[in-house]
Amino acid sequence: MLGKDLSELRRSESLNRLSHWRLFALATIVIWLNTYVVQRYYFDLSITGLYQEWMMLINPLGSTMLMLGIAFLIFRRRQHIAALAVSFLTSALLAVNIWYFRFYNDFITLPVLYQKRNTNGLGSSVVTILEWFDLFIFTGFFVLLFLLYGRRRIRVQLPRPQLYKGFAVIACLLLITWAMAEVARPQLLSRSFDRQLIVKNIGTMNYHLYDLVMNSRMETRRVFADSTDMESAQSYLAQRQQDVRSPLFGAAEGKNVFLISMESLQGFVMYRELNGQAITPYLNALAQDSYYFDQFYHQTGQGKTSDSEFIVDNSMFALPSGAVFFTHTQNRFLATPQILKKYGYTSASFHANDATFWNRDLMYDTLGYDHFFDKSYYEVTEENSVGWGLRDKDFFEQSMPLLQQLPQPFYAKFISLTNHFPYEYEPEDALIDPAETGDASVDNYFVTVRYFDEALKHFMEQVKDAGLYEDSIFILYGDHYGISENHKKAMAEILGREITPYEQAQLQRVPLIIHIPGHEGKTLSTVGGQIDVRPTLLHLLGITDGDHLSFGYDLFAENRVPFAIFRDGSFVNEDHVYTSEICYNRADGSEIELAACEPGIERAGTALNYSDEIIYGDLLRFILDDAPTNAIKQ
Ligand code: GP9
Ligand code: MN
Repeated sequence: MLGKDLSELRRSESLNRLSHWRLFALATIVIWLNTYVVQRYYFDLSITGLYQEWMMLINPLGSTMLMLGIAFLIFRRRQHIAALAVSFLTSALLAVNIWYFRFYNDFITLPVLYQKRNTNGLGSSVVTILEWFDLFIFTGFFVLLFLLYGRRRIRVQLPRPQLYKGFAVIACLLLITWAMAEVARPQLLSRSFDRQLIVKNIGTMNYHLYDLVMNSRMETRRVFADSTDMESAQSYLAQRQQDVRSPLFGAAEGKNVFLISMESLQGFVMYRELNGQAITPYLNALAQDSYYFDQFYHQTGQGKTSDSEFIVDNSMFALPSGAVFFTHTQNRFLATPQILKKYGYTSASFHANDATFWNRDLMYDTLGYDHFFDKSYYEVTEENSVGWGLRDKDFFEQSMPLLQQLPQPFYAKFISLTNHFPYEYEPEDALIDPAETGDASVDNYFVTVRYFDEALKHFMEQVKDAGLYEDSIFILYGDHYGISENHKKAMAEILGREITPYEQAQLQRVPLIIHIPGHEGKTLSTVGGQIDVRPTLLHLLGITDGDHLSFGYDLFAENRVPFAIFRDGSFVNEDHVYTSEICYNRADGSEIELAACEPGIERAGTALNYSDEIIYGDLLRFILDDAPTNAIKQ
């Protein structure tokens, strides 16, 4: 009798165990496949070759088992729920990444989550990134719900040794995935700045795990940094050709500086026509009457506009993840406003958005801005707003009286906003018809660019009327791309050629216009980027302070080496364009052997690394005098 009971018990135990493993296996397969299909088809990751396909397929397996293992351990008696929870959370994480990807063509990183203050203004953009078929991201969850619902609950306690064996298998799977990725792409995880490449090789879930590890490491860097770290960064900076003086050194000494950040303005619209009409008639005319750099690239990362501000003011690179404006507000920097203070300049930023957006209120203090004219200084109504807020024409108009209160000379930055994704406009502001590709973002982009152009024209007239023109110089630059990689099809139609990675890199050009009243216009085709703005501007003003901490060069200097580094480690130099792990001949866009780009890859990586080290370690605190002078310690 007793023997029978025991054998029955054993049988039922083994049944239970089997059921448990069956549930685990079932959930693993459903979540794994769901993750695979979503990451393969919802992101545009340009997967090429069998190896990449295989990695895509295999890489969600380890992370799925890991999450299920942990969840089963926590919910020992509710394993249905554990499976459903993991499935739901996995899909939710994928969905959030997909929406972020549609907007930024990038994956979420932990520091992006610090950007809670950036919530206003996103409203209209969010609606345009949701698609009805996003519901299918949750297919796995619904399948599990269907399969598990109404079934007899499986009450199983997993015997401990089994559990350890299970985890050992999972750990091996994870390690194999990561090791395969590292073998195929050496230094992928230790030195790569290209998140798409990382996700392609280890998958979305593993990527988030990696991101977690990397960011926890980053947090400790400041604590462990010491002055010797800065010494090596300084000797790197000193090795670079420092003695580059342009013939224009001091040409604008003592002048007011207008710095105009042109929202989402890409270079390809310049001198281009749509339906027989110029898209940027005023900018074209201004460019002809100015120094116009047509091979100038934005270098921003996840911090978008704020990254461009950081780069332009500090001549340092933005961070590989997150926005410096959010993650390193407490650091010491030597920014243009701080340098100019010594020369009697007053600095101000004009931007009709909330002061907290991109953490500007805090970061502007750190960078030494004397004034920040945020939204609260403007009269913003339903009537004068569109898209993200106050229309550019009203913004510039209302900025004039504020500007006129400033003592001269001033360093005044104006950040435009209307030409922001999703490119909304009022019918009366449409001075040009939209394009007709059927892709609303691309089509409307031209209309809002044209609107900005007109607003700028009015502003320049007002500056002249106020008598400020002659004593000023004007620096205008596009802050970052407006049309992301997700619109290749429509862009191909506009440009009349396929958007290869080479073309995509070329699309990162933004206009840089330096207008000095009295100087004749000239188009300069030297390759440069936003880090070059600061040294160029300061040299025009006859100032060399800050040269020793600049990662960029004066664009007018004749012995400067033309070079533009992208935040993901891609670069453009005189002869090559390196992007998406392909080396291109810059002249004709043909693919050439990778070896030709190796020196450039090395150079770009080294520069980015030193800049990152300075920010992560807050290294400038070791060499700058105490605030507010920010002088260099003697
Ligand atoms: C918001 C404006 C736009 O204040 O700078 O931000 P973006 O999304 O372009 O970074
Ligand atoms: Mn912007």
